[in-house]
Amino acid sequence: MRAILYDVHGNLGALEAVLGDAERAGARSFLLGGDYGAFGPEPVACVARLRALGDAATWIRGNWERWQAGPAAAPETEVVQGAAAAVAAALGPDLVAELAALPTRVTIDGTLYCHASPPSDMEPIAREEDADADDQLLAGVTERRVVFGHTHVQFRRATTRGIELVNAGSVGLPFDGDTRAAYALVDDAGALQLRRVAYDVEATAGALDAVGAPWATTTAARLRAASFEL
Ligand SMILES: [Mn+2]
Repeated sequence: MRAILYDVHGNLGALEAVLGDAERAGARSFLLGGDYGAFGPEPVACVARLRALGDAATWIRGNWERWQAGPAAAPETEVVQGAAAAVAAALGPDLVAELAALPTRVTIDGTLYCHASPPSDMEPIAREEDADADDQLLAGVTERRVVFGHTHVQFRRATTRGIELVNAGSVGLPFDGDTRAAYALVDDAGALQLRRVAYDVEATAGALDAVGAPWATTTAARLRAASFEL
């Protein structure tokens, strides 16, 4: 059993809840889909907890591992730039560089894992079928299943080309109206299930409020609403 964790975003309470649920379900390996630290109150502890998984974990990077190493590429908003500066300072230059060097995609057991879509850590695969966009984003893909995250909205669907598309959702910052942590499990036969796990959302949101910076209070509000739009 493999657990698939995307978009942890520095939320240790959510991460511990998901790892507990996954280990009780029999997970022995872990696919880590990027966006590990930014926006959360505990980026260092989250990365350390994931590193403690050792050889059981396979890592790819998200847009945030790229942005925290090169914030000039990130949007010039107060929230994004504030979060980028905070997470880079917390992780330190060596860890920032190490995470930026992670691969952007990996194939395991016939499933392609990427952050937003196969060609991009930013351009998302839509929740609703869009044949033209799907064809463009899935060009050249030979795997029968593609797993991704990035939008923090958990879903699964099939395209007309017969490739199953799975958004594992966000462990630490869901935006689909459900505040519970989201992740996925896939068993050794390839059967995949989307899961949600309750945890103390208010503890994480309160820790963000205590940081006080605009990026942190905005993130706290998004966490409580389980929505990007406030
Ligand atoms: Mn993310």
